[in-house]
Amino acid sequence: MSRSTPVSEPHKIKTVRLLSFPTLEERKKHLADAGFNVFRLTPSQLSFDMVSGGTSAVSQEQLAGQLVGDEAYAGSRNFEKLQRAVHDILGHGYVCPTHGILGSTKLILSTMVPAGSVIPSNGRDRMDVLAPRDVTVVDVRDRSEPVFTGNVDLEALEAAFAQGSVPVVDVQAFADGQHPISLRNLRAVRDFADRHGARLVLDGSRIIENAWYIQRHGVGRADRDIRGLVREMVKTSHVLQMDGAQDPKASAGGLLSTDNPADHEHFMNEVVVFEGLHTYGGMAGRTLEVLARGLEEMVDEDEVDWVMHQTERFTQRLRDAGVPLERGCDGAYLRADQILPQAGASARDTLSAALYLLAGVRAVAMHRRGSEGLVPVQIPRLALTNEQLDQVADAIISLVAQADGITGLQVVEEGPWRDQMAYHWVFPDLDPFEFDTFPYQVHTVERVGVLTRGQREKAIRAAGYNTFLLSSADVTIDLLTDSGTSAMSTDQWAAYDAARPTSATSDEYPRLMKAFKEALGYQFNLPTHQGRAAEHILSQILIQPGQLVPGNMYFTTTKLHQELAGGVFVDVIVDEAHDPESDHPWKGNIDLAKLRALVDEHGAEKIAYISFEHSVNMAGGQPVSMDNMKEVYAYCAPLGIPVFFDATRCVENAYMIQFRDPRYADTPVGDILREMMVYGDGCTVSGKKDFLINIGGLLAFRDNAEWARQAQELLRVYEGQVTDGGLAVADLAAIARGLEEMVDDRYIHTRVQQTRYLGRLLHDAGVPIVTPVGTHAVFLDAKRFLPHVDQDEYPAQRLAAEIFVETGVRAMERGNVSKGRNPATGENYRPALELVRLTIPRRVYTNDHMRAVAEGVIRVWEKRESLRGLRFVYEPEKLRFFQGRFELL
Ligand code: P70
Repeated sequence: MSRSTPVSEPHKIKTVRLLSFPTLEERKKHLADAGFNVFRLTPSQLSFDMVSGGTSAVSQEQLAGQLVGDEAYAGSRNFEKLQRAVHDILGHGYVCPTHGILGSTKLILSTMVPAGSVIPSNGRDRMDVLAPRDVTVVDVRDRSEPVFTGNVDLEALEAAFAQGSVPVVDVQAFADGQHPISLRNLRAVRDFADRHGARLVLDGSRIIENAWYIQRHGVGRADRDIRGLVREMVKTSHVLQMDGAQDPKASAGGLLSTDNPADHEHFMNEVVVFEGLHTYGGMAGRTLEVLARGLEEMVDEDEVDWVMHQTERFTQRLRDAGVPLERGCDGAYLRADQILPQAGASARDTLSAALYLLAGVRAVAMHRRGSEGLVPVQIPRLALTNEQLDQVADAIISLVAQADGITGLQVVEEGPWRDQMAYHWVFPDLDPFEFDTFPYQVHTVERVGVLTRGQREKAIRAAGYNTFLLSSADVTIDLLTDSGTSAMSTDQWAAYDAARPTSATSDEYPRLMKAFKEALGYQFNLPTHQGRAAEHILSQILIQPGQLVPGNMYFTTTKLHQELAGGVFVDVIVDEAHDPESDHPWKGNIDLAKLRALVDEHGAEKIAYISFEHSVNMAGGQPVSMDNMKEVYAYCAPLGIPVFFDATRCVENAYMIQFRDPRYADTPVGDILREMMVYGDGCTVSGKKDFLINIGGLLAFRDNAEWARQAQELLRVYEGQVTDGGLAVADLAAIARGLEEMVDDRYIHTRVQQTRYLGRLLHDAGVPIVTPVGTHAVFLDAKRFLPHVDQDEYPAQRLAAEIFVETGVRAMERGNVSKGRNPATGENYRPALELVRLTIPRRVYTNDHMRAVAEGVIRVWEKRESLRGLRFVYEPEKLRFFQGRFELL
């Protein structure tokens, strides 16, 4: 079994939850309002919430399970599913659901533990809830064991049994989140319990972390899989109790399981008193379903490795910087007493308050006030990227460096539980920590396909060496396109779900019209089902047969619709755009001299309109400068030549203006975007890109009511109602929300910089790419990559196929195959740019994924000389790149 460190997440991001970034002033206010007790802060008041219970990202199957909850009072299908999962994964024959871990504990106490009993335990946290009841808890954790620090000291156990009547021995897997137990010790405790007529009750809320630890550190366990280890631990116990909000990644819920029918019968008799019925146990049906699916998924080896790798990496970064801490199975537990000795008894809460003040991060010690000075910084499972965790760690490191200037909180109100505490504080003068990372966390994930190299070779042959014809289930990292592949936010989903469908006018339509106007500034906005639909209508309205349509490089669908309307596309982009090695900053610009020459030669009336694309796709995602948009418009307007943007990637272009044009460095991207649109008469948009939606498009006119009227006529014929353009009402709602999210400065910065990051990794390794790196994709220069393959043997097509075989990464050809044949000569066009596009979907992949992609492409680069070209075996007439098939030469 391979036990290497995972290089990137074994999944992609399916949906995201947006994060908040309160300012220092806001943080001060929130903190004071919360009595300086960070427990009382709400997630919208902070950036990163470092607590692991109920905060996990879930799989799309778990999320879908929420809708499969049948919410029956008795005998629900979800319960039957839970029974099966418990049987299959945990190995116990009986399960009793509960509302949560406290419900499970309650049932154990009331069915197995008479008043006055002694309960030996390896967990301190357990005392919080056991101590107020009529039992004596004895700590039997073995303090001399260096590796399995959660092991039970059998002598101490013996002493506990001598102290009074012991009906159960309480053992936690990864006790207090810090102390793993070995299988051998667990077995010894079981034998001991059996000999003394006691039950071994295992709290398996963190059984996965414990099993992983055994796999890595247990003698002779490295070949055991997590699933087998989990089952063995469970079978060693008499009774298992579990918190559904931990390893099974549910939001709430819990369970008790056993093989003993008599114990189970007692649980069933009690559960109706305290929890609910034995078939739902105080959980909603949907929670049962999510819990059941979570149990099945939690033993996934790759996922466990990733989660544990994140924890180790995070902890190591802090350790390397000398931060006093102890190991946690889900993060780093900070030694507040050592970091803030001057704060005395309030060291823990002072550390929490200071970390929030410094960076908007919450790390909080919960439950009862105790003597140990630890503040857990727990990592929500699957929810954060390594980059985000690195920055959270850096915030902590920065705090520790400034610890001297922090005075302790002064108690104003107190109680035995931490949530009861309130304080007063003199704000320390801290140098605040600024995050520069993705402004969202993972909400749900989708497992990615992992094939062997041999399976991928078979798959690409079956797909005729065309990456469009691969099944996405076979793709590990899908960089085919950024079109319709974005991860929607939970806010978009909320709007989507709330939309009331109709085939007449919806509530969403006027809202969408308002959102379009605010985002782009245009008066007439027509929704279309996607970009090419808008291109079709615009071309039909504005082009008279024989007219010219100058543009900054063609796009396939745009040019096709211009030609179908009788127009002739003329490329007037700057020459640098055709040179993959030129480092011109605005390679998307229109060459005004070329445009002028064209107009001078043919006359303004021969020009249908200017087709002006932002962040020019076929040139490599190259931006247009604000000055160029101005100049072109200033030239065209007096001549009566309309200027139409293809604003598909307008936000990325706006960001590049903010990034590269010093005059706009402090202007919000949303404002830059509106200024850009002023220099045009309208636009077409494929909303599937920058608008952060999976389907949708736009045709807009600045103020020309006659064009808008004609377009609406065609819209009714070709698309749908003028109020939906053929889209579902729910999609209109998602677009409206996407229009707000797309101009978030933090978001668009991380989006474009992620693309540039991939480009840098490749460039630094000597791989030939189009420079400067564009906004949505990194383009490999296949002519320089495979100089020995003639362009009519389709080097870019071949390279894309090889990258898939080598890495499981899917890319797209953008060269000779895409450009097609000259109908007059039947010859391939052999365009100057022969490229492979690695396109980055929005909010879907992390920078670790980018590193994995770069490593794979570099491997192909190293063996480039062995690659031969391709020939067509099936060649469609129109847009042949979509369905064409090839064979190896
Ligand atoms: C891509 C996608 C679509 C697109 C575009 C620009 C600048 C219009 C459209 C069409 C999808 C695609 C389309 C054709 C060939 C390959 C890939 N580009 N303008 O991956 O919009 O797809 O919504 O009809 O980039 O680049 P739509």
